Amino acid sequence: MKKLSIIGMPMDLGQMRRGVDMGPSAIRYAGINERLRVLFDEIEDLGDIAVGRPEVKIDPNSNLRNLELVAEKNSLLADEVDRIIESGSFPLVLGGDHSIAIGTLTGVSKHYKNLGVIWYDAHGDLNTADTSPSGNIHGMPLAASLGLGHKMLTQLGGYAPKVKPENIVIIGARALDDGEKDLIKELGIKVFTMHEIDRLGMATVIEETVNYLKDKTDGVHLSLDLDGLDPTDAPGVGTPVTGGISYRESHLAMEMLAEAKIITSAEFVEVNPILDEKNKTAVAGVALMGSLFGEKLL
Ligand code: EXY
Ligand code: MN
Ligand code: MN
Ligand code: MN
Repeated sequence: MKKLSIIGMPMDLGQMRRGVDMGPSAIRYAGINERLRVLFDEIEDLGDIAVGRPEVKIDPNSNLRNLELVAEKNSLLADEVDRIIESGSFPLVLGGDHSIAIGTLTGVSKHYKNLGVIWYDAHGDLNTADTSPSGNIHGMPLAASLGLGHKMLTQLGGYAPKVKPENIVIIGARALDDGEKDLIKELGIKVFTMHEIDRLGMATVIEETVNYLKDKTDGVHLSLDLDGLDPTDAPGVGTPVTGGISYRESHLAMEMLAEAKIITSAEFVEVNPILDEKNKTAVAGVALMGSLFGEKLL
């Protein structure tokens, strides 16, 4: 029995631009429930984690913006995701800025021996306080999930790491900081930048991603940052980067992941309706979810 559980995480504390906390509402407004209802035997929308509207704070001992609140709210998300998986349902998390992946992966990873992660993003999100140019924790979730960075983030859920470097594939990178490039080389993380996507084509990139992960992982989490798409297709994001993945390439990627049947959890993040054009980014996200969960063109 295929069951899907939707959970919203209205988080904007991991970055500075207001509006991304309304991402879950924008995605619901774009018709996620109606769209996915026909693709599952049962779907439930569990509403949103109570993040609240606390004021911005800089941790006095490091430059991590809203460290305690980001950690605290992510542990609520982790518990909810854990419960969803425990109940045998597929967790679909709606962001919210990408710092929520710290919570999602904390709730997911404990259920797998070797969790794979596909990080679909213009960015690496591999910074720590030492390498971050901004102190925004939405640029750190993949590092934190590798066990790198402040312990309030790496030790969420009382364990670390959530994922191993050899079980990660980054797709769409085109705005990596120097510290992230060093880390990628040091850890040998597999990355398909826009250069590889242009040279190989998305079909080959996904084929290679599936072959790279399928035999050594017992589950694969898709962390899809809408800023991985080109800003012309997904303008409503907080850190847009030109020269991104097209809407059609993204549909192909999702359709091929659906065929491969390797995705066991997913989150769609960084939708910011304040920066969007007529909810275009949330609508694109919902359409991609349709492809990820088995919608066919014919
Ligand atoms: N690498 C930059 C930083 O760490 O501040 C930008 C991060 C953007 C993060 C968005 C969620 O992908
Ligand atoms: Mn459990
Ligand atoms: Mn991201
Ligand atoms: Mn990004």
